[in-house]
Amino acid sequence: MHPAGLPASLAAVDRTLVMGVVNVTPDSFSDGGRYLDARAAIEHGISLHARGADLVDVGGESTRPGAVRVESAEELDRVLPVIIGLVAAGVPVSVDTMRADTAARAVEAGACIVNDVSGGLADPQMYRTVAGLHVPYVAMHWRGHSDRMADLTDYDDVLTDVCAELSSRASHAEAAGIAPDRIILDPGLGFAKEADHNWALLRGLSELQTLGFPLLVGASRKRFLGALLAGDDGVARPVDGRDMATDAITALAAAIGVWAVRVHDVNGSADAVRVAQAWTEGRDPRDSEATRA
Ligand code: PMM
Repeated sequence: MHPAGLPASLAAVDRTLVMGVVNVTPDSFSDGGRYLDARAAIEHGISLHARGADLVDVGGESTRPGAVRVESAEELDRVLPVIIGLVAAGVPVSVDTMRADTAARAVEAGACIVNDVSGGLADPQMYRTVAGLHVPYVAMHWRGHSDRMADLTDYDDVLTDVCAELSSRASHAEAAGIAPDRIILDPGLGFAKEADHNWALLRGLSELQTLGFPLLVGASRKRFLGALLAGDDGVARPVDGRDMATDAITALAAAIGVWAVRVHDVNGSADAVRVAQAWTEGRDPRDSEATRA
């Protein structure tokens, strides 16, 4: 179930991984502005790890709908000190970037996974660069930058189309030299998707799994959960009230064996993953044969 090239500590985990989020940005929808200071970001990442995140995803560019791009130098200034600090503290780190140069510098600083929300479409150098880095690569489903993704939501059938587009990304990545067993796919919930597109993709996760790659799912606190949980007045549930719905998605996704979930509040998801594991195995996974005998 794991991709090749993971650090041994992660490869040894036999359940869905929990990826905690640290956005070093002023404007991410959930935690924007809270961890712009490197020290605060590092402390937050360490705390996520202590509370159950198997790894921490560090990003320096907001992808919220409508967001404008940051310069490459600014992105590097934001993420590198945080990656260095987290790696020094023993926290496994992935870097959330669409830029090949940032990916390379982040891996040099100790990041062990490249998480590219553009699936290689934003930077023509990304695949070749990652091929030379020998780390796992997350290719997320993406159709265009945040300032125009709301206009890119036409699908004949969202599940069929996302499967085909992700499959094409994987083929291009392989053709550029990324080993197929290092590729992870992600349906890109909320990216060029309307609310029901996200639900259709979640219902169809098993079909996405038939593509043969580990899956990462990032539903945490997203707008479609706010809409689902809107009150009778139609007002969306605020971001800070969406964690239990996120945890429910984690449990359901873990029960069908997705590789990892990307979440802001790790406590609930860490519990949900353990519940899903016990549920699917029909026993407490920590009970060894000897204990039960
Ligand atoms: N979502 C966001 C950012 N990065 N990466 C992956 N692989 N999958 C996602 O769904 C994803 C991502 C946007 O959420 P945020 O602003 O809370 O980080």
